[in-house]
Amino acid sequence: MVKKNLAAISAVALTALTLTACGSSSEAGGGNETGGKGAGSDGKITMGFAQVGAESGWRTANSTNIQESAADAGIELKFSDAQQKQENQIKAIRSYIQQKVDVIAFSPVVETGWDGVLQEAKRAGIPVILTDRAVDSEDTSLYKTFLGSDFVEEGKKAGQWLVDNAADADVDGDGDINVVELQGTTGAAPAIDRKEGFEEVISSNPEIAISQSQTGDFTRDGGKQVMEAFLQSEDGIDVVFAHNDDMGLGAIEAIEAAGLEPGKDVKIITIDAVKDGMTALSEGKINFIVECSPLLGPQLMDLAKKVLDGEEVPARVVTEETTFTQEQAAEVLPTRAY
Ligand code: GZL
Ligand code: ZN
Repeated sequence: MVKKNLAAISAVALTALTLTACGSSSEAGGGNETGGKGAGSDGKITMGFAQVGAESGWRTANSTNIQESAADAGIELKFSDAQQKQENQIKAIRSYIQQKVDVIAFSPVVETGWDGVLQEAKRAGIPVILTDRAVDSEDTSLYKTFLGSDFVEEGKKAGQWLVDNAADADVDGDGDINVVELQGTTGAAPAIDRKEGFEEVISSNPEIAISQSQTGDFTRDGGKQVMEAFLQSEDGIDVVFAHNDDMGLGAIEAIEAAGLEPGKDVKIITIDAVKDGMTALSEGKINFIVECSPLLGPQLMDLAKKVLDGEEVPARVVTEETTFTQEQAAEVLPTRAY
């Protein structure tokens, strides 16, 4: 029950919601008076987390995992949902600075424009941990560590599957493997890096080319609308490369509405491996999924404790993840955590 409520709360994009770890209520904006160094006067760590939004199954699973991990770690969590707007994330971080939280963590919706607010946190003596997505700040003293996936690697894995399965992927047999790409949020690290990795690997096979590429903003609806436009603008689309499952699921709706069979008439490669994506994969509507784990919570809480204890932490912590074929999806679905 708690899980559903938490997900529902974060999904309605309440800002600066205070979630307490052990159920004792602390008024919003309360937090500890000492702020800054180490845990608050009550010995309890308060973390301010500025989440991107609730745009995809991945994000919802990530939010739930962070909230549960804070509770398990006895960390008081202040949580906000920026509805994918950078200015809302910056506002949330500023509010955490004013509330003198012990540590700030966030997933930057885009790579640029963070130096100002990160310098404010640094001046306030509040350590910052990046999770999931990166920032392009040159000054790496602005955050303690970056915990998240290697998105270039994810793009490479997606490209490698296509290179390895090129013959099958030329569905219309015209000798060209025509790819359309559904990009993630413009300017977001996963969108930039997945594209880079994918293009690097497919460049080894001149038959493979991306004919159209547009952002679907990591949402199902975005993927559906862009795929409809792709289908209207050209025939002979062999492959869809979607930067996340949700846009791939939207593309499936558009492909079926056009009277085509997803996974057969058009091959689909996505990234994330959330439950709905893995279900479509096991049903043969998606052909290959590269996993991107949203379960960053336990490592985040551990890193926060280490940082506040003044322990050295690695500048970069890369999450472990794998890939799934249709056969593998059917096997693991029953035991997937998200
Ligand atoms: C990747 C994460 C991306 C997911 C999308 O770590 O930032 O954002 O791939 C999510 O599903 O919206
Ligand atoms: Zn073709």
